[in-house]
Amino acid sequence: LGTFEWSDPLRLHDQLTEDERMIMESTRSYAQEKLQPRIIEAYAEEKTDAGIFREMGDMGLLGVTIPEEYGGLGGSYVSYGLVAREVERVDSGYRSMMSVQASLVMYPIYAYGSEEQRKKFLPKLCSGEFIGCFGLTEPDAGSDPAGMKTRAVKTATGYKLTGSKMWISNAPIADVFVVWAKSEEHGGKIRGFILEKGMKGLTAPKVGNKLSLRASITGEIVMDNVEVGEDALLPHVQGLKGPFGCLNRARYGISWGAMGAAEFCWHAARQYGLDRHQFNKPLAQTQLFQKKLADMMTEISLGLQASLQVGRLMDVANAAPEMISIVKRNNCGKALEIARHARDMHGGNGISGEFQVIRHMMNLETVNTYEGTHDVHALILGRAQTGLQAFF
Ligand code: TGC
Ligand code: FAD
Repeated sequence: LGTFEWSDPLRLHDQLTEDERMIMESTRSYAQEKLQPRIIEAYAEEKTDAGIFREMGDMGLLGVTIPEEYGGLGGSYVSYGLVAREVERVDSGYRSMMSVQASLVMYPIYAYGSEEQRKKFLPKLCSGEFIGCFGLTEPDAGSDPAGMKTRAVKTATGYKLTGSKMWISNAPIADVFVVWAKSEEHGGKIRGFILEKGMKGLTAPKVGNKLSLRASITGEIVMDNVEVGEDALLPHVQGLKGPFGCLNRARYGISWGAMGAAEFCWHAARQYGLDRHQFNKPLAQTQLFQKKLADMMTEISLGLQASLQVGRLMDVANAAPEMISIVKRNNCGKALEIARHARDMHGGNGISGEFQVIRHMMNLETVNTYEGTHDVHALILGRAQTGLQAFF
């Protein structure tokens, strides 16, 4: 019979390659030594430390799956997921900064960009010298990006873009903006454009008063007749499958990341239950407390196995988007539930920033909403098994 390790119940560790374990462990050390000491203050004061991009870039964490010739590590999607898990164990906002840069900015430039675009942007995005953002959502088009109003009009030398994007991670500090617009030149089809900080008519005001994901800056992207050359167009994709191709990768990473946040909450609740005595015994010696811990352990170990399976399929280009919807939806929903229970299990201390579970809980509200809400992924999965779309 095998032995049981409570913190790795289904032995995820044994299923990883040597390279995957190495990147997981080095990311864990970085996240615990460098990010964890800063997060309580950063969250309380709603401060985003742009220097984190450079630190992550130096560690190779921004371009895990990008080939080495463009400055990346050329690693696996499982490695990318493990990085997301370790970073989000500290804070979902830090994982957001990283995954937007990797999946939503570098991936489209790599997959849909010209060789010149790849060479110009990827090495500096990998190193963290450039910060990127991804503009799909608009004030009136969130779950339904096909309803976007942003337009690109052909000019003699390129395109002119007009419109506004809302809820864009990294936007106020971004150097590179991957934005999606309907292009009249291409029959109204959605096309991707790379904009750069400083372009005339381009601004990115901060969205303030966020009570979730406070360590990750969010903004609008306002495009008032922004003129770009032909070289700003991503040449190799058109239609919604462009942005969705990026979302597939980011959603997959989030499925791992959410489990990292959930693990933090589970471990914290367990330790609190062992340390805190009421009615002359540890809280952890009560049946209700143990039932909650058992549920947390079960959901996290199953969620990690599911993400690992999807990651293995991504690494052989054989993962379907619906599989990604299963792990994004379930892992985010379960992580949020776990964080809420962990908050409750800490009693009054659970609402204090010092104990950190309420910060994860607040963050996971966003994580459950962005990249396709919990319910939108239910509708994707409903359509996949009935053939009936129930969006409209
Ligand atoms: P639908 O008819 O389903 O599809 C339109 C075209 O897109 C293709 N497609 C996909 N391609 C690749 N991967 C996928 N996952 C795809 N899903 C769809 C599809 O094949 C079709 O192609 P074609 O060639 O036939 O035209 O489109 P729909 O308009 O009915 O879509 C409905 C719905 C709800 C599924 C979709 O719009 C959706 O997923 N909505 C959610 C929007 C969303 O996720 N937004 C995320 C914004 S970015 C963000 O939140 C970043 S936060 C990051 C952070 O800080 O970490
Ligand atoms: P809505 O689409 O208006 O949805 C509101 C509610 O209605 C939800 O509960 C939803 O599930 C439900 N609903 C919608 N349609 C249906 C339907 N057909 N049937 C049943 N229920 C439905 N976007 C980017 O492009 N780039 C980013 O970097 C980015 N970062 C973000 C960072 C943060 C902090 C946040 C909060 C959001 C970010 N987003 C980003 C936007 C995010 O993707 C959207 O908020 C999300 O897709 C939901 O869109 P919405 O907010 O417009 O909600």
